[in-house]
Amino acid sequence: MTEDAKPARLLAGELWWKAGIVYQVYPRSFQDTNGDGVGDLKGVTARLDYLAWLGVDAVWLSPVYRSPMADYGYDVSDYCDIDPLFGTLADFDALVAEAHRRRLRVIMDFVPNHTSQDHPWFREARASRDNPKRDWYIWRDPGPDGGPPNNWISNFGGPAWTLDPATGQYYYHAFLREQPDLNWRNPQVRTAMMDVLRFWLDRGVDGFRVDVIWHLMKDEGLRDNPVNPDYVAGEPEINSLVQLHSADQPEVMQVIAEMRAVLEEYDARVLIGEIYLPLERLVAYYGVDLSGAHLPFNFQLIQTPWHAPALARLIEEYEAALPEGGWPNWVLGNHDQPRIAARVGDAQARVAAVLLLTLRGTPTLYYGDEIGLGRVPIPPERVRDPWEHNEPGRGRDPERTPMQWQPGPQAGFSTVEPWLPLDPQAQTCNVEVLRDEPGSILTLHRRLIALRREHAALSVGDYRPVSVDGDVLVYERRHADETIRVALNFGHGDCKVDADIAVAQPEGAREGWEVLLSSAGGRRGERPLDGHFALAGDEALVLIRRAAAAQG
Ligand code: TEU
Ligand code: CA
Repeated sequence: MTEDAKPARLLAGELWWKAGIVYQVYPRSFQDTNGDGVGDLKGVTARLDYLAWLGVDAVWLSPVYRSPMADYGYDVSDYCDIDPLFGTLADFDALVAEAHRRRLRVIMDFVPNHTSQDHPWFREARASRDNPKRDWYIWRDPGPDGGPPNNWISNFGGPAWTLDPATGQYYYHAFLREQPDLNWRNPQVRTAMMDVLRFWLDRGVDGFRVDVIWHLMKDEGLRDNPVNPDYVAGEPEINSLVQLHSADQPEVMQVIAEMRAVLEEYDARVLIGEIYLPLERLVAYYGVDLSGAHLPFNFQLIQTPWHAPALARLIEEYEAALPEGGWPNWVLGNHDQPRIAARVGDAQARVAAVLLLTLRGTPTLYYGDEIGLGRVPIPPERVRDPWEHNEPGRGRDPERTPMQWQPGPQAGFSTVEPWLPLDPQAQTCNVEVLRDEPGSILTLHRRLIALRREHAALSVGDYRPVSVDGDVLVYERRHADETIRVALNFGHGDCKVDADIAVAQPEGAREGWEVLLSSAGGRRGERPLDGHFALAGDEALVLIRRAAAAQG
């Protein structure tokens, strides 16, 4: 793959994260290099040529800090070290250096809401009520009945409070009991965590994706959350209460502005926030005068029904909700969500790729989606995610399985049985097989990425809705005198797209649309027939407006 590797652009200033594409790596599942069945940092480094070949601009690594792995790394016991499972700090430095050599940026996951219960801070905090670190976490006396101090529920089901019998108080944990929440109202916590950011920024990381950033501040009085009248049985238990007081408090904006200020001490670093909130609250995380997250992660594509009208409305509402100067972003999948191919099917996954990579805003691509990984079946004895044990059916293992690189044993991921099973179709669904197939979903991704790089209209251009007609959504992207039109068929039936040019044309000038890319492969250079383009079921077209003279 090396001979083919094209270095990604190294864009000046903030343009790298605006025009660029982020690729999420779940390090446990990318590449194992030491035969323990778990991916590691050397493995990520070994696969950087692939990422450069694919054409992405930045790699976001899910947590690689020291951790007892109760929540697979989202329970950190040392923010300034690498877990031995993943390697060493030297391996990390090598990864950053090798990435930068290929003009790839490295974004770290930052997990500030909670630590592991094994973090020395928590060990100290729980040692006694008057320990200086006690207030670094959220401790309360039992309620009047001896039970938890309030009605808050853990995101993984069950109570969000655990009693520490030795000191007779409960501590709060929004996730597992092994993940006690830090008290961000304590200035010492803030200082310590800001220093963690500097530790990694000094090592050259290009930014952070901040875990559950909207959770950092909780209601000062820890009031009960109201019951959710719309709760439907079968949903995760957390949804039975409205998270009115346990998250999304106004004071969190100050914390985020502080993080942002730390990044501003450095050059062109990016702050991404993980936020699961409705649109109108999500956009608040850009902060007053854009002092917040550069990119509050937009998960709306994951949460919106896969139909043209719903998606059209979503795009319109999101564009309208953005604050002046706020840069949009789009996410189709991550390590917490069913894979896009599992959700919409293999055929629509290709349309989804066109959507993700032609919308206005920074796209985040989840590893494996580019080869069309779907829902990998996990036999009961191989379940790893603790959420599956608490609330069966909610587990996130099916979207965390190993990357598939080549035919043969363990699909090139490892030399031993991996920590999670491989897709049964790994022999055909892998990078080596798909990269040379002109019609493969991998080829489609690579072409789309190249197209986005080639055409400023796609990477930084304006967005304009054109039409929603039945299953077909059409929009336009424009930059300078370049106009690109995208037509996506979210249905399975054949149809036609109108190829009229609805723009004023100078006298005598003739212009027309021409196909740049079809999600089905081929068709490049095709012109409309009788004023229309045929659009097959599950097909998406990217068209460019060309002057008649240039049409040959
Ligand atoms: O996820 C936060 C989170 O809220 C998710 O659990 C979300 O609620 C769920 O996927 C349903 O939409 C982050 C991490 O991404 C996740 O892996 C961690 O388990 C969690 O925080 C705790 O750190
Ligand atoms: Ca390993």
